[in-house]
Amino acid sequence: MAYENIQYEKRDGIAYLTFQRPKVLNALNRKTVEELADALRDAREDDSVRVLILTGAGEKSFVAGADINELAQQTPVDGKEFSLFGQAVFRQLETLGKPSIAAINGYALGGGCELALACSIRIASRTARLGQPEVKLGIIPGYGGSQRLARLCGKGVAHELILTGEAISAEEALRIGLVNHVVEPADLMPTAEAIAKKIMANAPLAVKFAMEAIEHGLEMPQEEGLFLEATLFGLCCATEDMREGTRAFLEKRPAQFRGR
Ligand code: CO8
Repeated sequence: MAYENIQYEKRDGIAYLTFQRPKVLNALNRKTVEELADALRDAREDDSVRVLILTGAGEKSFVAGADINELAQQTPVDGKEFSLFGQAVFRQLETLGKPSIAAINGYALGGGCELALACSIRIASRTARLGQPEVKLGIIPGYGGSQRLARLCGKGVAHELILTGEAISAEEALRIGLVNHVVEPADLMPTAEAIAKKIMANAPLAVKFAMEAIEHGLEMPQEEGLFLEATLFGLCCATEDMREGTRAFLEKRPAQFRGR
């Protein structure tokens, strides 16, 4: 698939997914979400891809939300269908089995904030602004924001951000746990890449199973989550990488993981 609205590149184990619709501050129209879905399918299937980094083209915006030109035309049936479609694609990102890092280079509003919420890790440039302004348009978050923001930052924070619709600074996002790090704009990509490299040095299957334990465990009572953790731990013990990782430690050498 040739992409119009995203740039998708793979380098040294990292897939870079850049939203590129400069005229609308990288807002997500249907085509962009379809392109995202296609790139995610490729990233899932390509064993050479270990980590994804998502960002926005230009200096001003990560993603300024769903495209309001399209939203304005939607019937109730379209709105529900497009919301379900976007939710499914963001869920595809969240459950890819490979970590994703949102490098938030500017506005992450509405669907843009929701996109960042579906990533495993969020890093913001000091100039970024984040928020869920949907109520200002007479709608509510439709790409998972009402669910993921409350799970990540708590119910009180979700209520305040979603009900006021006000955007917050990167520093405030850091304070409430919405982003993991705030860095200078020039350090955004190097920081994302440094985290990606630390992850890529580790055993791919262990990374995948750890993500599954966190993702599915959060939706379970702790007792069940602990059982899931023990089962996935047991599965790690069946991997070549577990033998290599433990042997390398004992032999005082770096491990050579093969994802098996
Ligand atoms: N959609 C369409 N066009 C946009 C969007 C958007 N989300 N954001 C910005 N643009 C356009 C502007 O209309 C403007 O176009 P033009 O040059 O033709 O006038 C251009 O981008 C540049 O924007 P501004 O001139 O407004 O730039 P400013 O620096 O003055 O302001 C802001 C930047 C604050 C980001 C401002 O553009 C803004 O508030 N944008 C809208 C943000 C927003 O409300 N986002 C949420 C949208 S709703 C949503 O995301 C719901 C998700 C779930 C959907 C579920 C089912 C469909």
